[in-house]
Amino acid sequence: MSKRVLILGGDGFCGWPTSLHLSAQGHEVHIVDNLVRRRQDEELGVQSLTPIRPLSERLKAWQEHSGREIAFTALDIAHDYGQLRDLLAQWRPEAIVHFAEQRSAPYSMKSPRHKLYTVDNNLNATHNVLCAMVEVGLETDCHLVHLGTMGVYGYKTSRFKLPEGYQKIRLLSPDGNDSVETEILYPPDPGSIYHMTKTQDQLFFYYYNKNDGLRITDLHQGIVWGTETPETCCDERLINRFDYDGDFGTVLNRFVMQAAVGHPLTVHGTGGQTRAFIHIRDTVRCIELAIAHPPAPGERVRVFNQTTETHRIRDLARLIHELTGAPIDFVDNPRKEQDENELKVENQGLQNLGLAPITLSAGLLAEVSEVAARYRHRCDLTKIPARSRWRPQTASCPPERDSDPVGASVHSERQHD
Ligand code: NAD
Ligand code: USQ
Repeated sequence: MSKRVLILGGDGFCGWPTSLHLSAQGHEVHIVDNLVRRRQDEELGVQSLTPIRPLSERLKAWQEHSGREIAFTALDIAHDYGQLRDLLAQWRPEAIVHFAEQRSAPYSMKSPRHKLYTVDNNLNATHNVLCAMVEVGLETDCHLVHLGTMGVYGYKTSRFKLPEGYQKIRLLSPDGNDSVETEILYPPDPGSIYHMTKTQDQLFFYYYNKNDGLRITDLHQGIVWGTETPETCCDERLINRFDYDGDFGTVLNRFVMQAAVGHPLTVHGTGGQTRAFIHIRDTVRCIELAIAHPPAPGERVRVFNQTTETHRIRDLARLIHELTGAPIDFVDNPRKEQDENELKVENQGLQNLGLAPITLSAGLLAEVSEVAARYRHRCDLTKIPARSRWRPQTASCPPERDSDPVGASVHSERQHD
């Protein structure tokens, strides 16, 4: 059934292919974005490996290609509350997909000001959406689908599978003679300031669902890999972004592009970290499924683990090495994280709704590699190393950069208008 879908952060890596996919499925799509991600590239002196076009050109190309229109409103959802509320009141979306947060863990750890920016942007963005939904009376007519992260659970080895959001526990009375069974949100264990904002988002959802009856799905997504979807590859003007730099590039896409440009594969530490992954084509499909199956009015926040497989980082490096011959470089880990962990994840929820998972294959890796090779001339090799460090910077290892994050400067300029 066709719905009015508002996509917050629809110009980004996940948001753009999702907007096109939902539009192709017949939904009426409206993108909201303040384009801060493009300005962050300028701040970092880097550009997407793929030549992404200005959003206006992307939207025109989509209209020419599909005959379908996607509307766009430029606004900062973390700071332009009134405009956001008025847009919701006028357009009355039936679903809101919320991608609009600062999503890089290394960027969130670059400097104190990057920490402040990430907390300010992400928490205000999420809270503004929830508050505005209540103010304009969208408690039951609208469904909020949020992109969360597997990182909210942390990466400690456990004997058990990570559940989908909630953990059954038994509370013991102080004397130990009585007990009661209940379910709580799985204890959060964030590994960066960015991941911490996602654990706080969960509490906002819990509260607004309990108090106001908002209908919410929180998708705990793993690391997204791949770059193109059927809709983004039908015209070069629709191409998706491909982040490869040390802040925004994620591990599997980085390894594939490093092999394509002749750079050693940058494994952090021992590479014993095990993480959850999902292909971008499954990301867009999961969001389609979540929109088609909203929680019932009165149901608690629904949580799905949006991930299809887990891999150890050094195994991924070995696989790319075997496929391409690229050498592996075990570099000092700039992050504070466990060297080795096991990871088992419950992920049946979305499969029960119809997801047929795409898993890692040489064919799909070759597709990413082909995109990376086509645009290798756009790569700046100096931007590949990850320089943002988790531990306090010292005189012998000073902060890499201590200027304002670009989103924060825009915000403070606006405050002085
Ligand atoms: P992205 O940075 O490419 O896209 C985010 C978009 O939101 C950008 O276009 C940005 O301009 C916009 N935005 C940010 N703050 C905004 C604000 N205050 N107002 C309006 N627009 C704003 O990120 P992505 O990779 O597409 O990730 C989208 C979401 O998915 C994020 O919330 C992220 O935490 C989550 N996620 C991503 C991955 C991944 O591997 N990329 C994995 C798990 C979860
Ligand atoms: N890593 C390397 N080499 C690299 C880059 C990363 O070994 O060149 C390691 C990191 O140290 C880490 C792991 O690979 O152990 C994953 O790092 P990443 O940058 O690929 O992913 P992460 O920082 O966890 O963040 C990404 C997205 C974020 C999302 C998260 C999902 O940027 O938005 O929330 O994946 S999850 O990992 O499940 O929390």
